[in-house]
Amino acid sequence: MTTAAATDLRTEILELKEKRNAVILAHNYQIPEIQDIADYVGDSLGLAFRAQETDADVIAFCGVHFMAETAKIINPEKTVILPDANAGCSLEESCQPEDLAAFLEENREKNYYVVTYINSSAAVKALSDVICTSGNAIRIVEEAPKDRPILFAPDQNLGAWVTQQTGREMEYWNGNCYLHVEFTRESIQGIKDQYPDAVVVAHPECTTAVRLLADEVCSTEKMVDFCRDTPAKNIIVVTEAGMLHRLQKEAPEKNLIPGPTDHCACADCRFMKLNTLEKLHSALENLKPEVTLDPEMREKAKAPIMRMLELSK
Ligand code: CIZ
Ligand code: SF4
Repeated sequence: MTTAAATDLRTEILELKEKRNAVILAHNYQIPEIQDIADYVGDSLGLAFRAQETDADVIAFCGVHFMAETAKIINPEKTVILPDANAGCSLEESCQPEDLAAFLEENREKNYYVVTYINSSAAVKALSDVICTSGNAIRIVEEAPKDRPILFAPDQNLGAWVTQQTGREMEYWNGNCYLHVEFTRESIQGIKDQYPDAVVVAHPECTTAVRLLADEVCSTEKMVDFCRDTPAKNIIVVTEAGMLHRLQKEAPEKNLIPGPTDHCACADCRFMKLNTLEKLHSALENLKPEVTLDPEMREKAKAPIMRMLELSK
């Protein structure tokens, strides 16, 4: 795309946004061009709060499907669109509602308290007691009833990290983020060796072996504070590569180094990167793809999300 064409596209998107009375929300993992045109860029917790607060008629959600779904659950009366309907998530895929329902039925006598990571479908949220994000998972688990066993779904790595931080034993669903598990002990040790004075910040969706090499493990939003506050100049960032754009804006004086995976110098989520400015333009023009949900399921999914938002204030 030529620069002039890119400028035209941006201008048209902003015009359409006005016309539709839309707000553009973008996740930290989106391509730089989308982050730069958004009204708000953040993690799924921040985006959920923004979705709750907005008085726009249309929410253009640039992220993956479960995030747009969450916005719709909180705002049933608003039109929620996303640039690419195929922007899914391997964590969401790893926990099918039928499987979770069957597991809970088979283990009924255990009376699990189900803590579900926001990276899950509305149908899975509807089966849960409370939702969490990586930014509030510790708090949510600390608040869980002490007299019930916890089932943590679907990210076993985030779950293991939360157990380590809280001391609370849990059972984990067998799911993971396909991308974050591609960071390996060898790939991260390799980049540390190249930058011996660098600090490492890693996402809790990484494996324990990788987290053990990190100076700080936290959600993407908390990475912003970490990068601003650390006295270190060189920072190895072990998460999806879109995050480096956000971090560079927030901490311009730092040298940010993308954590490599076992086969790639930087890690792009194939789902997050489906969204483009062209698709955002088309979504605003046609109000499609639109997120729609069965009202009964939507109501069931809303309760655990609202519990999370209450606990995270
Ligand atoms: O919660 C989110 O937005 C994700 C997927 C990552 C993070 O830690 O911010
Ligand atoms: Fe899902 Fe991982 Fe992509 Fe995030 S980075 S959307 S957890 S597949």
